[in-house]
Amino acid sequence: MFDFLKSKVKEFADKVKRIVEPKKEEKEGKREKAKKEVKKKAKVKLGLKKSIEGLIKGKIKVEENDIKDLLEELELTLIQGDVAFEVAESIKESIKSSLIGKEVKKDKIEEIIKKAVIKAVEESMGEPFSLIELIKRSDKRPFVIAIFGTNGSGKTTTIAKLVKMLKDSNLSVVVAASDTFRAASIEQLEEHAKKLGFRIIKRNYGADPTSVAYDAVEHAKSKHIDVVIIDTAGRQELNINLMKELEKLVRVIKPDIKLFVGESIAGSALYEQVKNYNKAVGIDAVILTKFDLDPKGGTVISAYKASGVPVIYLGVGQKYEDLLPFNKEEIIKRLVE
Ligand SMILES: Nc1nc2c(ncn2[C@@H]2O[C@H](COP(=O)(O)OP(=O)(O)OP(=O)(O)O)[C@@H](O)[C@H]2O)c(=O)[nH]1
Ligand SMILES: [Mg+2]
Repeated sequence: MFDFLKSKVKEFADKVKRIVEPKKEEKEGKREKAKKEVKKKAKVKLGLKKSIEGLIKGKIKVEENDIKDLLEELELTLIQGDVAFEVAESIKESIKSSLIGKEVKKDKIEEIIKKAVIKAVEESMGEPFSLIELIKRSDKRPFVIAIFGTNGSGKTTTIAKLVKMLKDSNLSVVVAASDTFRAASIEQLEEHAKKLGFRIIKRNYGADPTSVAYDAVEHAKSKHIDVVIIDTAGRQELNINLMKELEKLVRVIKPDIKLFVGESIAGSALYEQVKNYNKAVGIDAVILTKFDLDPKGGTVISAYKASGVPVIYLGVGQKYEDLLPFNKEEIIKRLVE
């Protein structure tokens, strides 16, 4: 995770250091000159020597032209690392404003660049929220969660992980098997239900997903169950007929929260998916799965800025406990460690 981004930022810092090196030597020449000047004047102004030396000692002034090409190159590499264009731009601007025109010590360059990257990344990630807190604060019962996403993105697995999280927080859950489309989807859910001990509400394959969700909500009402999670079939957001099915589900069931489950490895395709789903059914938050399989990491830092929807959890493996709250500090730590 983040190996790609980390190595590219480091490479950039090294290149900047190399580029400004000759300037430092040039400055050293100037420094010698300045020293002589100072010596000459020392008799008159003793204090001046120190201040001039302090001012020029080992410091260089970075000009825009020095690093213009390198910044362009960095931007392209970031985009290759799945960083969204908007985020790559902010990183570039942040580096520019912390380096250009400033007197910096050469050995501080890498640190300055890292800080600038962090600042831009922090601003790009938005404010995550805790689903558990949200449910606990809400007096809506059952609290209905709808899960949407493209084929195989990890929806059903993430639902099982969410059930575990909810149960660990003393919230009771029932799951609607509203993926009545994909072969074996109901059995897959039943497997998880057996292992984790939760109830699923199902109908036959081919049944209307909305009616299954409706049954689950009615069941939860009668049994005083806190939360209903609706599993849906994966679909491409450009498939109009299938999207209409989701629009119906949202219109009839009125979920309290709509979550998009997408793959961390999808890069720029993910931003488009979230935007399109958001337009069609409204998305409140994103869960990014398969972060453990993502060597680049650009999607995780860009998803909010590029799609406008906050990321609240990260899937980091196939086990039930492999769902982590989206923690900005933790992500930054991994990005710079
Ligand atoms: N490594 C890893 N694998 C994951 C993660 N989340 C899900 N998977 C795997 O991704 C595959 C697809 O997961 P599903 O939960 O079936 O995905 P889905 O979105 O429900 O798929 P459809 O219902 O067919 O659209 C499974 O093999 C999961 O074990 C994750 O965070 N990390
Ligand atoms: Mg599924």
